[in-house]
Amino acid sequence: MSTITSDSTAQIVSSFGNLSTDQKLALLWYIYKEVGKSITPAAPGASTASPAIAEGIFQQVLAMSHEEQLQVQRDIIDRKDGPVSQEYGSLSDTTKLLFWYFLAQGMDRTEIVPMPEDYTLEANASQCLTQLQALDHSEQITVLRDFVAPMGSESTKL
Ligand code: 45D
Repeated sequence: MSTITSDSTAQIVSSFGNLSTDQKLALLWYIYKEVGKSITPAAPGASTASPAIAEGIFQQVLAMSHEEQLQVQRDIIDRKDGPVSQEYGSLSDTTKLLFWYFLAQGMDRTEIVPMPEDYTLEANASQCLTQLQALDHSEQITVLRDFVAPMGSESTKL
């Protein structure tokens, strides 16, 4: 990877970190919508993700009211403590990304609280999106993984 590239990915990750909680959620949603078309679930065994574990945590969120679903997602992003946030914190980075992917698919099926129709990205969040779109596919995955890696609570080891 060239220096220029790793500089720009680090910069995107750091601007993402400076966004508000809700702007992070909104930006992830737009990324799923824009970049998500090219997401191809890895061939079985070809990735380090644990689909069954990601699915199990997704099911817990699914069983909640829309209000609770939103709260639990905000808590994960804010690294607040809670059962779901703790389980999330114990996942590998790739499984964390897969969990967000399941949530986004759940939103597509209207099983997970949808984005308000009039909700828009602030300038710094949409700049993040534009910069991410300029990267190639594998860099995009790396950046996404870096977005979701620090999220969740690690206060108690499971
Ligand atoms: O009322 O299989 C707001 C690999 C405002 C490998 C809101 C992979 C207020 C293995 C907060 C906006 C890792 C490569 C409401 C796969 C308000 C493998 C709500 C790839 C209601 C698949 C906002 C995975 C909400 C990849 C609820 C690339 C927003 C995964 C929720 C990428 C947003 C996943 C969500 C992405 C966004 C997921 C859930 C980009 C999820 C995005």
